[in-house]
This record gives sequence, C-alpha cells and structure tokens, in this order.
Amino acid sequence: MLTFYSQLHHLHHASELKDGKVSPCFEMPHRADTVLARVREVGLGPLATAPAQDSSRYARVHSARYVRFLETAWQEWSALGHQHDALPLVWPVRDLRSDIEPEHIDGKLGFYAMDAGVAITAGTWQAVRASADLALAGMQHLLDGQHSAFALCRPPGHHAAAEYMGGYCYLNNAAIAAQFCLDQGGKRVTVLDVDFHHGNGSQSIFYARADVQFVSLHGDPRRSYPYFSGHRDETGHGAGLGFNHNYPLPHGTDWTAYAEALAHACQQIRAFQPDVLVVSLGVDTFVDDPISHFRLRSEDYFPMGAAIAGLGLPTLFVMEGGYMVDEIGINAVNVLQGFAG
Ligand code: SP5
Ligand code: ZN
Repeated sequence: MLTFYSQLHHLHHASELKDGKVSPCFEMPHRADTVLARVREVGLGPLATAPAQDSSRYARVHSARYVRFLETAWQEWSALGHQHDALPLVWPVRDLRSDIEPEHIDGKLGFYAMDAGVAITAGTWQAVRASADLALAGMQHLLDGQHSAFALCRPPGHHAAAEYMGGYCYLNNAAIAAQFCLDQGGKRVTVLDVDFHHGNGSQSIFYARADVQFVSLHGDPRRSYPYFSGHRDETGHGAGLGFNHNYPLPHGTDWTAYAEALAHACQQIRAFQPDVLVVSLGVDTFVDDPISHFRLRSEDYFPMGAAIAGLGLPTLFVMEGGYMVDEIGINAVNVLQGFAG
C-alpha cells in the first residue's frame, strides 16, 4: 500500500486550551513522525508525495469565505503585533448573531471555530493544505485503479465542517477526498469514521446528501468530546435521511463490543453499495490514549483492518486522531496490515 506523506506538517505546532490552561496540543508533529517511522519499519510500501492543489478543491466542501479566512488569519493576527498562536475566545452560541461575519480577527476566530483546540500559527495554513492535498492524491490513486492508499494527514480533519474548524481540524481531509471522488464521476462514497471522537464535521458536510453515506463509531457524546453531536438519532436530513449512521459507545468499550458495532456498521455500508470507501482512521480508541475512553489493544487493530477489507471496496485511509504517541504508529499500521491481509 502506498503512503502519501508530506513533511510540511512540521510547520503546524500549536497550543490548545485544556484543563483551563493554554499548553502544547496533544496533536503534535511527533505523531505523524511516529506513524511514518512505523510504515517504514514494517515495509508497508513506498512513500509518495502529493501535488499542491488549488484551494477551489477545498471549497467543494467548505465555504469560500472560510477557506479565505484560514488563508489570511495569521496575517490578520500578526498585523496586531502578536507573535503567539491565535486562539478563539468568543462564540456565536444559540441566540447570538451568526449571520454577519465580524471584521475583527478576534471575532472571526470565534465565528469560524467550535472550540479552542484550533490555534492558528504562522505555518498552519501551509501544513493544513498540504494535509488535504495528501487525501486528494490518495483518492486520485484509487481513481487510477488502485485498491487502497494511506494518506498520512496531519493536521487531522473530521471535526472541521463547511464553515468551522475544531478539535485540531481545519480542512476536512476525508470529506474533500470523498467529494473529489464524486466530482470525478463516482456515484456513491461512504465515509467510515473509526476515530474515538464523533466526526461532526464530516457528518455536517454530508448530512443532507444521499450520495455520501457517513458511518461513525465513537464515544457517547453524553460524556465525550465533541459533546454536541454524534447521537444515534442523527440519521440525516431531507434527501440525506437514512444515510447517516452513528454508533455512540460507552466509556470503557473493548474490542468485543467494538467489533459487534463495527459489524453492524459494515452491514449498512454493504447495503449502500458505495464505489469507494474513505476511512477516517483515528487510533485514539487505544486503551492508553490520554484523552479518550475506549479499551482497544494494539492487536485489535489487525481485525479492525480485516473487517474493513471484508467490504471488498477500493479504500482510502485518512489519518485522524490518536495521541498515545508511543503506540500510534503501531496501531495505525496494524489496521493497514490487517486490511492488506
Ligand atoms: C481529531 C481528534 O481526535 N480531535 C480530538 C479533539 C479533542 N479535543 C478535546 C480534548 C479534551 C481533553 N481533555 C482531557 C485533558 C486531559 N488532562
Ligand atoms: Zn479523535
């Protein structure tokens, strides 16, 4: 299996607000380095680079003004004399006005963010677009007739929606790749999200669509981030009704319970008969993950890959979360090896 990788991810090394303090993000450059090292160690296959894309590709799933915001935010922030990370601090919740884009960067940051886990630094935009380009190149590889590809994306993408960033995510890499497949003539795509956190951004982007099925297994939002999305009764809207499937699972879920939910999820995917499968591959379901609450062990990631392979679909794996930096490479690559058989 080819791994699409870019070292530009190193340009994004940010802080987040957690436990009431601003401190380095769990989502750090060392994560992708660890996965890359493991890809090499097991000889998963060759590395490939991705061509730089025009940002109109990203605007197929994001609004043009949001893409423009990502592109210019650091410039607007640093023009105020700031040298530290830009973080949002006010949000248009419930009855506040969200129909007028503020002009001031402090307002824009809140307008285009769902949380304070998405700092913008000098190198963020370059890293973010390089990450999306990897997913696009991986999808192009499938369109060229290959059966699988691994886009080693960083930053991740599944919390980013059409017009907001959140949860370490800026552009939704998996959604951009899924839409690219449709734009190139694909009829139906499934996004299967196995990250511990609900992929609220991917769900939101495709919620009213019948051509993209979204299937997610995640920590129950009653107790887990992102808290405001991922319940079982979120099944789609309008033409998209019935094409969104959430499997919220309790704290402490182990492989036995996870595998049962995954088998149900795979049944939904089979019924949909997609041309292509995009897997949002987060390995923060690991027992020792510092911010999550499932109990998967490293050996469980092989049968996860095998279950996905059982669908028999051309499959693009897109890296999402996973914060147990020592094990993230082993766990992610175990899925890929389990898939390859
Ligand atoms: C892509 C992805 O996995 N994003 C996850 C974003 C989660 N952000 C909220 C993390 C909350 C951490 N709180 C626990 C702190 C432990 N001291
Ligand atoms: Zn996650």
